Amino acid sequence: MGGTRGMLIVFEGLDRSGKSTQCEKLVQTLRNEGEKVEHMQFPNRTTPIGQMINEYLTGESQQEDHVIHLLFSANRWESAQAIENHIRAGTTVVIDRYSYSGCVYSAAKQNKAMDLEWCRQPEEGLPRPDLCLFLDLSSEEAAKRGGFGTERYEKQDLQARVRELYTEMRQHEDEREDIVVVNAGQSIEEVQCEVLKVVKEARRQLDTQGLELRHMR
Ligand code: ADP
Ligand code: 2DT
Ligand code: MG
Repeated sequence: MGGTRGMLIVFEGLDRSGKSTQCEKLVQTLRNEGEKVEHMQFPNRTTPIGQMINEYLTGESQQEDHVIHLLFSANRWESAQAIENHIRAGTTVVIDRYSYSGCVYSAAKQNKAMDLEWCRQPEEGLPRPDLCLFLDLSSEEAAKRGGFGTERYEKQDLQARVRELYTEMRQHEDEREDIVVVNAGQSIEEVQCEVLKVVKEARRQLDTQGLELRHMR
């Protein structure tokens, strides 16, 4: 894959939809093809803000809903410049969860005016993915891949609302353009093959249209 700048590729989906598996495989495949690739994930639990998020997710600490929402967003903002620098330097950045998780998990709490629109505001201005691969799997199918863990959001009713909100989010003008739905119920190899096809097509479009990196709006 040629081109002057790297791509920003994001994986989204419910817990256990296969994001981490497919991220890893895509990064390996692109690297084997000689491409420079940076692999990231959000939350990035290694920073001071990320450590606060980790304590919240594991139940060691409590946070007010708006506060934790803004911390998740701040956790992306602290990497925003690094992401842009990689992309400008020709490195493709593959990320496990991004702003879409940020919006749907917070909105799923149904805390008064904290709807998708409210949740999306702090994301405006972040690097906009060239492609978001949404690994689509029902919460029932996801549950068959192993019992729920102990982290805060790993509950059936919340997961079901999260899936509905992902669908609602795809109605937004930019998200409709950026998100490609992949059937995550296929074998790991089949999903991998479909993902690669979609990535190659997005790369081809980017090369022909010569698009600059855009920002969330
Ligand atoms: P996520 O990062 O979305 O939570 P993982 O990639 O960690 O999901 O996968 C969750 C579990 O499901 C792992 O045990 C993984 O090996 C398994 N898995 C991943 N993809 C598939 C697939 N296509 N079919 C069956 N099992 C899968
Ligand atoms: P994993 O580390 O297993 O992916 O779980 N989340 C994530 C949010 O609520 N807001 C966000 O902005 C992001 C990136 C989804 C992380 C958990 O944190 C949730 C599941
Ligand atoms: Mg994962």
